[in-house]
Amino acid sequence: MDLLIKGGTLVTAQSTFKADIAVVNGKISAIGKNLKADKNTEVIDAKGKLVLPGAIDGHTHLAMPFGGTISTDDYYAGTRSAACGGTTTVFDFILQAKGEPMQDAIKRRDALAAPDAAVDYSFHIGVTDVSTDELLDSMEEAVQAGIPSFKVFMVYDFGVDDGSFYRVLQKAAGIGALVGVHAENREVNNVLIKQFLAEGKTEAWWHYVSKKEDVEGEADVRAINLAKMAGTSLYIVHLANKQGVEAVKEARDQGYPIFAETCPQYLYFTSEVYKRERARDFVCSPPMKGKASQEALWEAIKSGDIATVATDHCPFTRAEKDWGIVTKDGKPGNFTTIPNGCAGIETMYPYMLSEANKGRITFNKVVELCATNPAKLFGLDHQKGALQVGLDADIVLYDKKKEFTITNSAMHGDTDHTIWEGVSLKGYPVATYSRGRLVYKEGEFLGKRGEGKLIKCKPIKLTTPEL
Ligand code: DUC
Ligand code: ZN
Ligand code: ZN
Repeated sequence: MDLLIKGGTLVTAQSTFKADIAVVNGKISAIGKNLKADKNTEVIDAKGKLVLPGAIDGHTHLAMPFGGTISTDDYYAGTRSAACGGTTTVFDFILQAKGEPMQDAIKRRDALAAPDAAVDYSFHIGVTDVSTDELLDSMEEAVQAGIPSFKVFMVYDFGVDDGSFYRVLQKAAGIGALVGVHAENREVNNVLIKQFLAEGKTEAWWHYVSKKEDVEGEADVRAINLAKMAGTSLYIVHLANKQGVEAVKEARDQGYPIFAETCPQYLYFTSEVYKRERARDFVCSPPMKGKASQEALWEAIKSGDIATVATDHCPFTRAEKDWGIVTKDGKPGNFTTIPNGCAGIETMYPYMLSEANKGRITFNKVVELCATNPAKLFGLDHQKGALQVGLDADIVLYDKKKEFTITNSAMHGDTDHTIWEGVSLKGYPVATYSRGRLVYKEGEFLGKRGEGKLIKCKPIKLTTPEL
């Protein structure tokens, strides 16, 4: 036995109980009371600590080209930061280039990720071009290569139209793939942008108004209808509005396999942040919405209509965010010239666990949202997402008593600010193990560049709302 974590309180999606965990060759080899170490075993005293599965962040954009720049955290910085927040697997988005078969897109991005990743990773493919049958058919090769999940963008210039979206859904139905969607109404968004800029409304507040509640909600409803028509499952990423929550709930009540993800930024912040002095730092898509949407998201977490919490981690430096004032070419900027995205990879699990520690939801629910459900949804539950014999020893020790105030200087990514600056958490992770290797302990990153592995996922077949 290589490692024995003794005397902690284990938290799974279903239950909470005191037990020891033994690890051999990076896998959980036993769970039980009074497990005995042998002479080579490293024994960790976890008395008074919660023992949790490492989180799976189902939504990151590491080193992503966006808005004339590249997101600040590369695969090393992003996964280092993830480890220090208790996240042991990240699903990063590949953006398919025009004309690029899916398997080439995987190879292109894995060449960047493999030498750098400090924790395990996998991919979703952001589909931008299915203009030929060959490109559409190449989705099948991605599934065979262990990457069975795709995403379409209904917004942005690299997004797809409804016809292409529908074709991707049809194709996915037959090959064991899951389609995720970034749902916002591009046409309405573009009309509002034009009108606001013509009226001299350039501040970050107008980013929110141009993508306000119903701009997202309409697209959620349409995406669900397209999935129903294609007879397939759907995963709505970063759900942030009440109308969308209601549409997801209704479809699930009707028995459709519709799943939704939300992110901590929508659970903690509201559109009021776009009135702050540095409102531009909060520009992400979709934007944070009003209080009613936030309350609907928390209710949907409690009812089970939101399946996962992930980050949409996509940080940019303050200088890049300042392009909303003056662009990099020295021209006057506006809300459309601010690169979209915020950091969150290190604060997701700590924030969600802190909410549990404050009594808002159970710790079991956090494990379900941040580890067990993403593993089930993305075809990874044969290897990760739970404290279970035979699975990877991705384990987090959590101190319920530790008080922690988030500051960018305490984070381990490469960016120069966090929208979470000054937010106080109750409890914090104190150690993270990735396949049995200690990669984080009490504020310090102890992992290594390149030790993360590409995890191949199983084909995904979701036919009911239950996971
Ligand atoms: N939203 C963001 O805020 N950033 C990157 C991509 C996205 O959809
Ligand atoms: Zn998105
Ligand atoms: Zn995203």
